[in-house]
Amino acid sequence: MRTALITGITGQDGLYLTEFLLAKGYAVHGLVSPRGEATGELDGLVEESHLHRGDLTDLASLMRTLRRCEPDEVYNLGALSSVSYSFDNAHETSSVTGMGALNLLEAVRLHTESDPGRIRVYQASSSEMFGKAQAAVQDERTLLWPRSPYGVAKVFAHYMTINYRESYGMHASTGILFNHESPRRGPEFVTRKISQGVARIHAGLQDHLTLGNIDVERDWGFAGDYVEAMWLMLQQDLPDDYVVATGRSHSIRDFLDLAFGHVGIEDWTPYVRQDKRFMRPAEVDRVVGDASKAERVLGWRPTVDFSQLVAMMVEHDLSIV
Ligand code: NDP
Ligand code: GDR
Repeated sequence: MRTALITGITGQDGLYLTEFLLAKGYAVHGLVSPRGEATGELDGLVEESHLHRGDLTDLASLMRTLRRCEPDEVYNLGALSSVSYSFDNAHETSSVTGMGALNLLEAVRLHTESDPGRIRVYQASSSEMFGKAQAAVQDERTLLWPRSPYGVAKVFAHYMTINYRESYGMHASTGILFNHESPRRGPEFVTRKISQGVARIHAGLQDHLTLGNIDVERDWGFAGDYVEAMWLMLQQDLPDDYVVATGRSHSIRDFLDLAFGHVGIEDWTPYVRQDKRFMRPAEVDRVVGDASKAERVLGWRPTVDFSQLVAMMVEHDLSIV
């Protein structure tokens, strides 16, 4: 039986990856941050003794966790992952999202010194690294131009992962994942904010939704599809970097069209307000990924398209409102 350690196990991707790896027969361990709680759907899924208190900013806690679970694979999903939060908390975000990844790489290096490559590492890189995109469609070779403290921290973690691979022979891969969403997405992200808002408006619990810039475009996929790509990367003989995306971008206006359309509202303009509070000091206007390498090498393809994703999220929020 193989053993996996997931940092960020309490997050959206952590839960999907846990389910995916358990179905493959893995023993799944998770790092739970001091303020984190393994409640909700994670409760009962993972043995309590497999949940380890620790913090990406605390190297000793990472070393201790590696000793306790002796993983074959480590998935570094832990991060302060909100772009908007990072503008007001640049130092904290750099410490967790950037330095935290370095701490984990260092912990794995020290733990496997006599046999580098014994533990395979996945680093959660992000399309936010492309920022002011330098190509119409972004792939693994596109120049990085991050536009937020979060994006800068992810660039640091990304290159540090590549550097540890090249310097120490570690089996460390990065997945440059474009936005992926689900009914488990945190409500601070725009897609879930909209799906929850639409459900509440439909139920008569609120009369409008306040957003920031709704002209931006993102390449949105389904989180359940994307965790499979993470796993596939660690099954390859050689570590590498892969873009994971659907190859299609849509604006927030498109998302609003489908989400409100799902509850029979054709004209959503009376229900949506805009406020500077939700606008960012620097914005990522449009990203769209070319995942042809992931398809060619890993055999990975998304199974859920944009309209199915929106419907899935709105349906879920209608069912719990
Ligand atoms: P979430 O924000 O849902 O989850 C982040 C996880 O990180 C939570 O479990 C959180 O735990 C944990 N965490 C936060 N701070 C620390 C810390 N100091 N030490 C240990 N763990 C910590 O993110 P997602 O699941 O959506 O994303 C997973 C990863 O993929 C993240 O690194 C994100 O930046 C990256 N990514 C996500 C994309 C997306 O579209 N979802 C796209 C590209 C990359 P707690 O809150 O309990 O502290
Ligand atoms: P993003 O996701 O920044 O792409 O980061 P988010 O959903 O926060 O924003 C997407 C776009 O929507 C615009 N927007 C709003 N955003 C939020 N959160 N709230 C609003 O009210 C709102 N109105 C408009 C934003 O300006 C932005 O352009 C996500 C995170 O999961 C990262 O961790 C991950 O790395 C990237 O996706 C890829």
